[in-house]
Amino acid sequence: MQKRAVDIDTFMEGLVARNPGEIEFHQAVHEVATDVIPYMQKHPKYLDEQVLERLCEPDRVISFRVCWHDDDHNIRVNRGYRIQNNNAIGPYKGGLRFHPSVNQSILKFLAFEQTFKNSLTGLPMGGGKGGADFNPRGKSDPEIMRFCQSFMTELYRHVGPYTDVPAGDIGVGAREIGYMFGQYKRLTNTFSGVLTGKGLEYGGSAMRTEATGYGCVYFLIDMLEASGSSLDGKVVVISGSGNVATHAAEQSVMNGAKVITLSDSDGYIYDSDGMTKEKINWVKELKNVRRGRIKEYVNEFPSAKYIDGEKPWNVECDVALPCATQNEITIDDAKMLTKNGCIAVSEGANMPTNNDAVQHFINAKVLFGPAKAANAGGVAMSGLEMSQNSERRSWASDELSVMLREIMSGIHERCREAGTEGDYCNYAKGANIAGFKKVADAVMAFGMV
Ligand code: NDP
Ligand code: 2IT
Repeated sequence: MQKRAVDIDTFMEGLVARNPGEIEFHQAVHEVATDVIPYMQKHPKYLDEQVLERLCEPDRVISFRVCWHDDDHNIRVNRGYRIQNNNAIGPYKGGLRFHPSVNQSILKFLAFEQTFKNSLTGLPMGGGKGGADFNPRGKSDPEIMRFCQSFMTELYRHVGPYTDVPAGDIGVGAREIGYMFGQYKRLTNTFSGVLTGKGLEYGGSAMRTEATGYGCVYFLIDMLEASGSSLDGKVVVISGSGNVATHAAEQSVMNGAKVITLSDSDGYIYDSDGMTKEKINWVKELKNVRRGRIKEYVNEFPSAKYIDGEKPWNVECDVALPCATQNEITIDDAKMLTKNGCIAVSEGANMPTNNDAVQHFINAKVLFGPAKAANAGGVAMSGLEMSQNSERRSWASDELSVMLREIMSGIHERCREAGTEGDYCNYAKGANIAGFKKVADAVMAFGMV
């Protein structure tokens, strides 16, 4: 049964009992509640109105069967989801993830986080997330298309440009968005901004592809500058080699940093010479066109090394950018990073650092950019894609770049305002409180709903 947010332990006891086994969801709520409960105690109107209790119960959890034919004519069955967490400040908004690990717990954590992230951008977007336990790895193009069409054949009735606007996430990029948009258009006979991350030919926004990774580095630059430092000359370790990782690498290099690692779920590459724009473009082509693995990097660039089965966190660096998936930095990884001199972490992925590791970074006064702030550039650009679709026009990429930069600085400012404690800014706390306040005030305006 639900328990009042009088203190963190009582509240979490109720949440765990009510959502059994959903460990990622428990983790994400715990991380937010640790900062928000003391804040509510200072502002008891939120406690009286049970706002946190209400935000922890999604508006709607939709789960459905997705059947599709593989190339050998076998019928395959997957499970699809859309979690509509909260639409107090705008239509539900958040990505779709296709990965075999997808389950209700992971999508509930992502939809919960998305609610605060979207609030922090300053744009009118609520929080949602969806996806399926479908594994795109090794699937042919026609298999991907049939899966996406079948997925949208159920999802279409739950989404819409003023209701819920999905986008990409792990395993969902331009190709998948194209197939899903085509199916939505066919089923509804409407051409609308129902998805973001669309191709530029059919209503997509310039800069959307780059926005998450670039935004993550802008947030990093703002943290470094606020502490009197800069990114120029810093050694950067990055995990992942997908959309977020490659664009974080690109923006780091553009700011004079030396990027020495990328990874995938099989292992990581270590390039002691540092990556160049050309090398990063080669990785983008490897992942997006040839659908290859990061270990192939060392065939093309033989001075680099491939380390099988490991994560890059034991490599000496100044900055770490986790850009692959949740819980990829454990307490041991965090200790290794600080021992090796890491001074800043900016989260490109969602919840890549587990709660103990976050506490370690904060105690060690590492500049720590939490996901809901540092990776909000992607959804912010999605918000701008929605604006362009509503206006039936598109803005130029240089205009959008300026807007992205300003949005990231605004998020950084909001976090600093709510998170500064003496000479250290606890950005995680700042992001939780600033993100919570706007949604909470809107929820209260509606009365008891
Ligand atoms: P992609 O599918 O483009 O790339 C994902 C990368 O992460 C791949 O290199 C993948 O390797 C690796 N990865 C995925 N799962 C695991 C795992 N369980 N263990 C180790 N590595 C893994 O996804 P994105 O780059 O879009 O997303 C990366 C992260 O960024 C996610 O946490 C996502 O939620 C977050 N994010 C994405 C946004 C966006 O706009 N795309 C916006 C904000 C956050 P492999 O090929 O081996 O699976
Ligand atoms: O986690 C995220 O913010 C995303 N996957 C992007 C969501 C979006 O709607 O652009």
